[in-house]
Amino acid sequence: MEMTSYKMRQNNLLEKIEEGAFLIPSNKLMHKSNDTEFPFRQNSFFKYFVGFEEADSLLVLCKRRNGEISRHLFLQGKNPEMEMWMGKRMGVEKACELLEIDFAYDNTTLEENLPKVLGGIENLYFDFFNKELSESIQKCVQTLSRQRKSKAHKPHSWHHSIDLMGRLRLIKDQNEILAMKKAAKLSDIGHRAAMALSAPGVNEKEINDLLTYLFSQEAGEGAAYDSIVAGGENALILHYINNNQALIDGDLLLIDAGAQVNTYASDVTRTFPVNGYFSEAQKELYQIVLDTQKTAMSFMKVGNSLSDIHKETCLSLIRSLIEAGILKESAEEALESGSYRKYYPHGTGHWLGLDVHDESPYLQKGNTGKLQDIPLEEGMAFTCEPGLYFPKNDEAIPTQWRGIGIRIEDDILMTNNGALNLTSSIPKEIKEIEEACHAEIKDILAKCDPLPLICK
Ligand SMILES: [Mn+2]
Repeated sequence: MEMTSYKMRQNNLLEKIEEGAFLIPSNKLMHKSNDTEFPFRQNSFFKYFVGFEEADSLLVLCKRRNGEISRHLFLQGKNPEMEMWMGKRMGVEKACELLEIDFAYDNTTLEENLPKVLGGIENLYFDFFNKELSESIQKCVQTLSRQRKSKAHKPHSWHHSIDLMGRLRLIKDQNEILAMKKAAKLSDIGHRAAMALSAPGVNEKEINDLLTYLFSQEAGEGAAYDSIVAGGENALILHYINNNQALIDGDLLLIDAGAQVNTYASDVTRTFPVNGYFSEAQKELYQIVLDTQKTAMSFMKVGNSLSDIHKETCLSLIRSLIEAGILKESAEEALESGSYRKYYPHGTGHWLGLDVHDESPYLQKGNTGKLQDIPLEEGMAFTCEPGLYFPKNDEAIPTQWRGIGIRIEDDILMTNNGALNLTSSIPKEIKEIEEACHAEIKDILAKCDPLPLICK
């Protein structure tokens, strides 16, 4: 039988250690207000390693000194009454077959069964910051200590597991890439529709709602993160999610929004004129950010790191800021002093995947043991998002540029053919954007493939 990618991922993880057990918990339902919960969101590591969508579960992957591997899952037991309220559960009996697990247990037996699973294991790998899991592990080790026969092993070394697990998530497989491409496609539809809908008087909320609707089409699971729909000066608030102001004639609209497919995120930002025409001043500034993004992309090569790309991005923005008379230092001085951070305070890119800021390390130990930036490799996915944010009252800024925030963000996949821009179809050149702003929303929806449900 063919091995699922989940089983392969588990094997790849266990290959990283000589001996030990990884404990990987699912998420829990989170209380929202009386008798209601937030929509359930699976833990990304749990999803990555077992692909099971239920709450209150724990995956335990064991590797013994003799190389023997066993896979254990604690999960919610069948319970007709609870299932009537909260939905079907897979249950213990079916879990082994459906999830390719060796042993499944009702999660109410954790205290009794976890010591049995971990007996004889020496090294434990888990997320130190998960308080509840840490407590369960402590309890389990105490139980084992009490039961200990004179020479039996019990866990005695703890290892924070996040970097080891996150390192595997850096290289995307074909299934992951497919999900990310589907998400990118839905983001394309959303951003084009937003450009078409935008006009003076339209509310940010209407655009936000349209994005959410379009991101939920077909395989879409809605927005991968809270969309930022920021008209005018709202673009200066980097995580603006109020999205409730009317758009103003002559302003720009910055939208940072991406669809999610099979829990994989896309992360896209476009900035465009509310009324469909860039002013000359807006054009000039927009072109600076766009040219910087192109410069950044020219450094996306196997062997370079995200921080190499960030440095070149900063230098490119700094040169433009010097040319505009905003910074009065040399480029090297500005890079050193960080004076540009007032206008470009964030990084140029982050890993992208199950989490919009994918939980993978940025540094690794080099040959000398010193930490170094992780170099780009085929299969890695990340964003490229230069921007400039000019405060309203900053007298160093030319008057016509004050109060403007611009960011342009695309999703990049490293391939054997260089950097592939997964979101390149979304209008970005000034001319393309103005055209997209003048499209009719119903024509955009009608041309969509897949066709939005409302058009069917
Ligand atoms: Mn981003």
